[in-house]
Amino acid sequence: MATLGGSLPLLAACGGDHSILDPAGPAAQDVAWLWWGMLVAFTLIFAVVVGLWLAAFRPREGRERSEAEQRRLGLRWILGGGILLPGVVVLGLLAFGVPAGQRLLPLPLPDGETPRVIEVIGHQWWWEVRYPDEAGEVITANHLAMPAGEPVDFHVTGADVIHAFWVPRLGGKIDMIPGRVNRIRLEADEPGVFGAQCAEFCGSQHAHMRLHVEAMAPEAFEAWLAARREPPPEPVDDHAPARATFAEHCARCHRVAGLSEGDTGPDLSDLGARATLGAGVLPMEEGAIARWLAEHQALKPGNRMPSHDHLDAEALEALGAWLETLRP
Ligand code: HEC
Ligand SMILES: [Cu+2]
Repeated sequence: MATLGGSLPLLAACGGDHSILDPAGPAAQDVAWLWWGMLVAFTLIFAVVVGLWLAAFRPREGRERSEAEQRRLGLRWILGGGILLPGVVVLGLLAFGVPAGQRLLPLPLPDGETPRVIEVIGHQWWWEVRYPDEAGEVITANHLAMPAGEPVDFHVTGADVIHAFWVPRLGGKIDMIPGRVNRIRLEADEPGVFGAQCAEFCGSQHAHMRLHVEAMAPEAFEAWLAARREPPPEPVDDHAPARATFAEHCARCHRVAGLSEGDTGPDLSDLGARATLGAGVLPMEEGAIARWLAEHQALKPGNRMPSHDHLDAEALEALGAWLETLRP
């Protein structure tokens, strides 16, 4: 009971968008049940073991046990406490854990349908998200949209080192290994916004590798995709100088639909519509992009985008103002 009592105040801090105790999908619900079941069962077992241990210290009254009796008693404890009890516990965990784990596997659905596939690629230190589709692939970064109320298969890999994909409120995590595609099936019950975080230490900015996950009603999701498949609007003359700076200094690393094809940094085609910058380092708001361009090496030291101190403040602000207009 001491552990249970001791952990309750800690659990009070377990809300929020990274909490496995606040499940938002069927797989996460299983994980939460498993967690609570283990907490209760193991607290009870712990209390019983401590009770027996204390009882063993009590001076024994009455007759002494013969050696044969002692051996029999000892054997009974070993078989019961050392084999039977752990056996029952492990079988119980398997009985629950195997079906729960099965749910995360990309197995055929009962109705023969195949869930939508979303590809997520971990980079140092940002997320690339791709939506393969017959109607045309959509690419974005650090922002994952998904339909709610239906399973989605995530195909994940790493571009450089091992990362891990984890949306705690939707379910288990999975490694993103360069040269290998791992698959996990997750589902969000309702539309909502969920935090996600790289869950495998991947270098100095590992902690600054957050992913904004947004589950939408299926129609809203289709509209979200369709908007990003549209050809980009005609460029506005006001931003011509910024586009020229971009072509010279940024295009080799960044893609902007209709303008550049760089692929070593995040795709910026829908940048103005994203929730954050730099994988969660700054909230997206007016002026945030210019701030990122000027200070990103201070905000996220060592990140793989070179600083552009050779560009003057005016040029960076113009770039920021133009990039803010990039929305589907
Ligand atoms: C050598 C490649 C490279 C060049 C050149 C480069 N970037 Fe980047 N950029 C990156 C990488 C890599 C990141 C991801 C950094 C991170 O979050 O860890 C990034 C991130 C960004 C972001 C944040 C994107 C997001 O999804 O939050 C913006 C905006 C951006 N760059 C704009 C620019 C602009 C404008 C220029 C030109 C002045 C530029 N970059 C030049 C590689 C580059
Ligand atoms: Cu990572």
